Amino acid sequence: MVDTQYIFKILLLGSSRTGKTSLINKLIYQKFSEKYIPTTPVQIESFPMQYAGNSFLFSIWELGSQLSYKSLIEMYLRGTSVVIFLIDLTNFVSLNAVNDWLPQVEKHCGSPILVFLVNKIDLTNEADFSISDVKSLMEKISKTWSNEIFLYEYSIKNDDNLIEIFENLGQLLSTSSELEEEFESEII
Ligand SMILES: Nc1nc2c(ncn2[C@@H]2O[C@H](COP(=O)(O)OP(=O)(O)O)[C@@H](O)[C@H]2O)c(=O)[nH]1
Ligand SMILES: [Mg+2]
Repeated sequence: MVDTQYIFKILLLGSSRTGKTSLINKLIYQKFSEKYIPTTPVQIESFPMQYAGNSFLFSIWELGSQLSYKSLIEMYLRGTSVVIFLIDLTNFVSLNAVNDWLPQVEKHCGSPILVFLVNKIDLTNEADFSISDVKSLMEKISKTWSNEIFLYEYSIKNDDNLIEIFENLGQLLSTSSELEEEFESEII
């Protein structure tokens, strides 16, 4: 029997220096660098994954924060199944940035799965907000959001288990797309 191959687009959003490029480098190349190199205007990487008898191909898109052509934003956001918001524990502005992005996400992606990824927990002593601030924001958003919202706390620098986020997403996305197929065939 041939495995089902699932293909999903995942968008990384967040203020600059929150760790979007670092996430890609750690997940795909098992590398971490202290050096900051701005992403312009966009970085797209493929991440293949085998999980629970299925194969997945995640297309991971990082938008540079200097994205100057607003008209391109629509193209970059379209077709997204999951938005991962990168939030830097040492920078409160990066938590607020979620509110700036949400209307655009809603407009161009509908209601994708949202992941709040609070990064740099190795720098807890320099924290600029608490996890309960993140939870309050998530609760507020969840009142009107018609899809799942998850919270993860990580140090991309020190943690080597980022894959678990993608395994959980794969599980959820494959189940929900099977349900959709069943539903569609019932309508037909
Ligand atoms: N201490 C610490 N620094 C991190 C972590 N993740 C990323 N960084 C640093 O944060 C800076 C910005 O990272 P980058 O991934 O380029 O941010 P981007 O602009 O969101 O793509 C770089 O200097 C990284 O080394 C982390 O978990 N802990
Ligand atoms: Mg970057």
